[in-house]
Amino acid sequence: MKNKSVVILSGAGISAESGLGTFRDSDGLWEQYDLNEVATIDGWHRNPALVLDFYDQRREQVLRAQPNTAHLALKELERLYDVTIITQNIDDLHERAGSSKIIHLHGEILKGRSVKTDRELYPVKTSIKLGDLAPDGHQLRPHVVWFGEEVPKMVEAENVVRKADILIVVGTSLNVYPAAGLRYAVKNHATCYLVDPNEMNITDQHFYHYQGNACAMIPLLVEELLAK
Ligand code: BV8
Repeated sequence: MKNKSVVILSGAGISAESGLGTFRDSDGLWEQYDLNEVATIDGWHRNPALVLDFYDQRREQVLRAQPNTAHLALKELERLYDVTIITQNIDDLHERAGSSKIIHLHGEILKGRSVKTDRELYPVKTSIKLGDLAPDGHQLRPHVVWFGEEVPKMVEAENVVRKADILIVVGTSLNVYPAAGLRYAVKNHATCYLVDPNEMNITDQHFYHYQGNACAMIPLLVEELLAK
């Protein structure tokens, strides 16, 4: 019988030490690209080739990256806890670290789908170009949730957070909704931890702040939780 349930809400920061850029840090992706051109449904309709090229570049980076000690430590947590990872990231580093239960709120860059439906997903290991069609005959697109698109797994994610005894928020600026609102779904008795190098100024909820990079702080926090 597993101990308590631990839910992790992860963002781009947990993959930063694997060499994948975050979005809003000083050297982040949104410094190099205009979010509205490459990560919104409107941007897709305006210039799909530009969007496909943006995700081709990011997919290459993901395939070159490796899970880091933070991803691997979260797998270790499964030794004593019922662990669910809810990630905003579209990389597969939690999967490659061996985590068993992962919910991708914003999709997965190594999967594609028809522009007409997200019911069928197809592995994408290289690129998607204009004219690449899904079996239904419509254009293939990255299986990624763009700004302005609904987040289909929110209800599933909320139900998981509601049952959490422990919530760990790691590597997210909590800027993007509805994902950032998940922290409010925890029960009053849940213990909440925050892992981030920045001051996060959360005043409406108590978090134990392990202030530092994920590769330093997550293994430390996991060690403490496994020693309980
Ligand atoms: C929706 C996939 C409705 C693409 C992503 C005005 C106000 C509030 C909300 C809105 C608004 N206008 C519009 C909205 C809604 C909008 C939104 O929230 N916009 C924000 C920008 C204001 N949200 C949406 O559009 C969502 N959909 O609302 O739908 C709807 C309903 C019905 C029908 C139709 C529509 C969809 C949002 C999903 C967008 N897609 N990703 C891609 O990845 O290319 S979001 C994108 O941001 C990524 O998924 C990313 O994960 C996510 C959040 O960013 P973070 O992960 O937090 O990364 P960030 O760089 O911000 O922060 C990094 C953190 O790591 C920092 O804290 C840093 O200190 C820390 N860090 C750095 N290094 C380390 C570290 N931590 C640890 N270790 C380190 N080494």
